[in-house]
Amino acid sequence: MRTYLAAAAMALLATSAVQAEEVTLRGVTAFAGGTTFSRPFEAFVERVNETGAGVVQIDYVGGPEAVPPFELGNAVSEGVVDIANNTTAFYTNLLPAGDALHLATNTIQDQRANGCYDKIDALHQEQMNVKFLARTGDNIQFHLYLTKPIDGPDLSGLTIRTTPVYRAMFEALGATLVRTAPGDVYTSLERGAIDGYGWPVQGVLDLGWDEQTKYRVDPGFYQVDVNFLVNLDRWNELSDEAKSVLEEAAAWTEERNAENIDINASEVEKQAAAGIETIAFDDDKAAQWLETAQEAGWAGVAAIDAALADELKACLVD
Ligand code: 173
Repeated sequence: MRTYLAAAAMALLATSAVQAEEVTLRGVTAFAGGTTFSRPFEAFVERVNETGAGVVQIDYVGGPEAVPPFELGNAVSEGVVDIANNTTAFYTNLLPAGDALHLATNTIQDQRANGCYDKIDALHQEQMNVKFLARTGDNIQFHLYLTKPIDGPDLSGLTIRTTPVYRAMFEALGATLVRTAPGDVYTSLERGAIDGYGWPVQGVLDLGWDEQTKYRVDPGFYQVDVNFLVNLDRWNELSDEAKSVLEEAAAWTEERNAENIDINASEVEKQAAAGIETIAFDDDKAAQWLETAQEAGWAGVAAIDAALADELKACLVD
């Protein structure tokens, strides 16, 4: 008996010794390293590596050169990657109703307060085996960028690069759609294979696409979601202390979403300086543009799961 207890005590000690060891998570981003939609993740990694010394560290492996963007959802779901910076539009294969996230009109802070975050986290855990740790991209809208002018919300005759973010809306407005990863946009424009593309207000210059872009259509619509996802098995194995380090850095990151309002304004100025003209719809056309965005977007989510669409709309839209 005594031997057994001693052995059990030793085993417990060994377990706590293992738990006290510093854990390193492998991190990958869906966007090119150093560009707009990777920067919040890079700042988060830096913060975790400071505040988590001796507890948890992130080894930032890289971006699309390490894992193709549309494969990153699978990689974090299976644990090939421990933590991913990814947008729902790149993992609709695993979480089809994730399309609802970019239809949000409130902030992640609102969603944490009203219970929406818990629903979104549960969906991610159940359907793709990941913990939904943080959301970046609040306050950033999407736009249509073109190489040819248009005078209203009619996209018939135009071939537009899309992701699931814009698909329902642009399809409803008559466009011919081609889905590509961001890495293929520049060459598609250069070759004349597309007449335009959907992209947020930030990041066009970062990627050098201004060289191939003549117009941005206003108003913008929807709201960017770029999320930090942690493989759920990996998350569940972490010590409470490691989880706290990650959650504190996540909250810090989410607070910085407020900075996007000023960054948007400076990006619009930089686009103009780079020769991108604004096509600003008048009130009636703008209303039609935005109504189509909302209606087509929510109809797309309702077609996947009508009850879930209603539940998410109630906590994502003010
Ligand atoms: O256009 C895209 O590739 C896209 O869907 C997206 C989503 C979030 C941020 C940037 C781009």
